[in-house]
Amino acid sequence: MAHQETRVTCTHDCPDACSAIVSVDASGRAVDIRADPSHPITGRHLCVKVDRYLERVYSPDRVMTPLRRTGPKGEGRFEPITWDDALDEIASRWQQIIETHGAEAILPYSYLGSMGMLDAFGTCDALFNRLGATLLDRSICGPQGFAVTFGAGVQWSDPENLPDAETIVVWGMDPVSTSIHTWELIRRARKHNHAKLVVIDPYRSRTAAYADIHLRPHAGTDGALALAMGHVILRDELADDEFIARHTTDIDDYRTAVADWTPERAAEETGLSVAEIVEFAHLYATARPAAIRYGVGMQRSAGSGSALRAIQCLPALTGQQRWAAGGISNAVSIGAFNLDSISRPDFTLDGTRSVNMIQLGRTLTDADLDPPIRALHVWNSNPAVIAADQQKVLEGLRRDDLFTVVHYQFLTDTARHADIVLPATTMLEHADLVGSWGFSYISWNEAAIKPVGESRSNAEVARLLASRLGLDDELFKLDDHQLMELALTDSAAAGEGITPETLRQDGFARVGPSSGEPVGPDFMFAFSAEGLASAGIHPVAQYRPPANVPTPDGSFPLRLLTLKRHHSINSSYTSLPVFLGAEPETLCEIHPDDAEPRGINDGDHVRVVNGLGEMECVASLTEKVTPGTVTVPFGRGQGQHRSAGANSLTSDLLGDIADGPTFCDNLVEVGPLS
Ligand SMILES: Nc1nc2c(c(=O)[nH]1)N[C@H]1C(S)=C(S)[C@@H](COP(=O)(O)OP(=O)(O)OC[C@H]3O[C@@H](n4cnc5c(=O)[nH]c(N)nc54)[C@H](O)[C@@H]3O)O[C@H]1N2
Ligand SMILES: Nc1nc2c(c(=O)[nH]1)N[C@H]1C(S)=C(S)[C@@H](COP(=O)(O)OP(=O)(O)OC[C@H]3O[C@@H](n4cnc5c(=O)[nH]c(N)nc54)[C@H](O)[C@@H]3O)O[C@H]1N2
Ligand SMILES: [Mo]
Repeated sequence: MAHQETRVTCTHDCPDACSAIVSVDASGRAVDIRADPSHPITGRHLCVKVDRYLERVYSPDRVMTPLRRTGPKGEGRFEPITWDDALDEIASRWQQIIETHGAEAILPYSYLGSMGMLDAFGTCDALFNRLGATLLDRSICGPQGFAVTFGAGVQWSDPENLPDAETIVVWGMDPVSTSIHTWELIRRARKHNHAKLVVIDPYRSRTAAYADIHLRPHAGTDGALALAMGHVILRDELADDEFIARHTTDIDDYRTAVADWTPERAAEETGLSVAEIVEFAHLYATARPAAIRYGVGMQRSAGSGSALRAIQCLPALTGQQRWAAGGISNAVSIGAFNLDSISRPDFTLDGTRSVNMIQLGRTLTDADLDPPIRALHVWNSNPAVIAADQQKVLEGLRRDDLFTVVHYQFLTDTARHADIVLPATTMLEHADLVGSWGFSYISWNEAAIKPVGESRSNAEVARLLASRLGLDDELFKLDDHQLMELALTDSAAAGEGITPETLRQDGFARVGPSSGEPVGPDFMFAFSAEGLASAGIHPVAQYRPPANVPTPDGSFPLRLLTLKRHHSINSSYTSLPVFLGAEPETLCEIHPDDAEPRGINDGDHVRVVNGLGEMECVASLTEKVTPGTVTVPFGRGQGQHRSAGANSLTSDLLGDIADGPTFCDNLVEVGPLS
């Protein structure tokens, strides 16, 4: 019998939001997943992970039923229970906690483990808003990139224009691993337009290995480079005076801001040479046009918000936006949905407190927090692995007076600390809407197969819990398709004529202005932006150094990068064959010049340590890092480690803008494991 084919959309936290075709056999089992070539971004390829997505769906490690903990927290001993028992227990524990401590003693914790709109921005939020639970500030992933655009007149260039650029600057991003369809557009520019690729990254990433020019500033010093580029461009009269006069304000403030940023000063700060800085500034200013694609990778230091602001001044200074392909290349389509209609921020009571997700460890272990967190409900995120200051997070999760519920597909390190685990569906098992944070398309994800085991979607869990808790809002009675309709009603997408029927039928749709136009006559960029000042951001570009810089008498002399992996996404996939086959060892990459004086040879077992924690790794001696910088991989759980993970070495310090993280702004020492 012929296989049935269903079009799904990948809901991983990735800019690409790929469209894929799933074949299902007569028994209802998915037997193949492949790229949907009719999607303009997805084209012919899925990434290495989703290409093997069925390994994930049918993994023997899937959580199949609700579970109740039977051993100590963290040990991972559970017994299966029914959904009814699980829901009854959760509802009665929460009710008790609300009566004794108030609803703010409940903390919902989630991120974009699924970027389905119902999954990530849906009725789970509405449920906790209605209860009056503590709010979560979800700033773990590059919030600066959006915050610096407010009030500054930034207008992005659609990434689909990248093939027309003459020079492409990939700044702190590794698209060969993290957005293969952005890489495809860059590849096309190089192949058909002989575009030059400049990669700015302290590490020789897979993308950097392809670069024509690879600039390697110390992590967190990008702002110094960007300001020095401005200095050189003005000094050498490479600015586009006509564009500046017509389309910008306050150039004199910018002139003053960059006056002291000589290439010599920036060279000292960044570790680049003066010649590298000057040549790059000239290349950038004279390209017709140059596109900058910055990533989240460069947004993990204390001063990276300020760095982004400095970078965003460069296109206006050089008139790159005269061309559709010039400027800052970026797009986000999530705003096309009416998410407030399903997440209901209006349910929130005025004055409800908020805690930052990066600081979960601090929050759970803070003896002065009033009320203390007594219940934690986790979905779509794996904080035991991904949040900063891992020792503190684990200490908090081990608290016996904390009632923890985790809704997942796998028994992750966070789930091993849960009182109750609920099994979650994957993207093949439930319908949802999908937005993108890298391209201008929205999509429909249709369920291709029935839920595996007894797993249920996030929206279903919200419905079940709301009903147990006696919340009678109509919203909690809507089924998934009705919620999807609601999120499209009175939305920007609806304003463009997109309906649930057309989206379901077509699978995806482009939203927003057409991509092929440069900025219009009304475009104005503010070199001094009061709008930014009101958000706590300096109105004129300035430099903020990293929080942690090695000093001659400091005990931790090496800068640490905690890096994402090609074969996993964050902590997901790290227990699956696709990842473990490619990365059997946890490697610490160290330059031979740093290894030699420490008596470390390639393949030695080493300890990476700082004042927060330590991690055991195998040393890999390599020039992918410069002297003074080492890497450890991010994302593995303790199940796949000899020891704790990368975040045992990262502090929960928040960055300068929008409370971003500082995962790549930490110092360590590395030594042989005795
Ligand atoms: N395969 C895979 N794909 C993914 C993910 C994954 O884990 N694996 N995660 C997804 C998620 S959640 C995100 S946010 C995106 C992120 O994807 P990207 O935006 O590409 O960011 P990263 O891969 O974290 O980092 C990119 C590069 O930034 C460099 N970097 C670190 N600090 C600095 C700095 O201070 N300055 C500069 N110039 N460079 C720096 C790192 O060395 C790294 O090579 O990828 C998504 N896609
Ligand atoms: N040191 C260091 N730390 C980092 C980073 C780094 O580069 N270095 N990157 C940071 C960044 S950019 C990000 S975005 C975060 C990412 O961190 P997370 O958002 O926590 O991402 P994952 O580790 O993939 O965890 C997602 C979890 O969601 C679950 N999940 C997936 N789909 C569903 C669903 O439909 N329903 C439910 N209920 N659960 C589901 C999966 O089982 C998985 O356990 O990590 C951050 N932490
Ligand atoms: Mo992220």
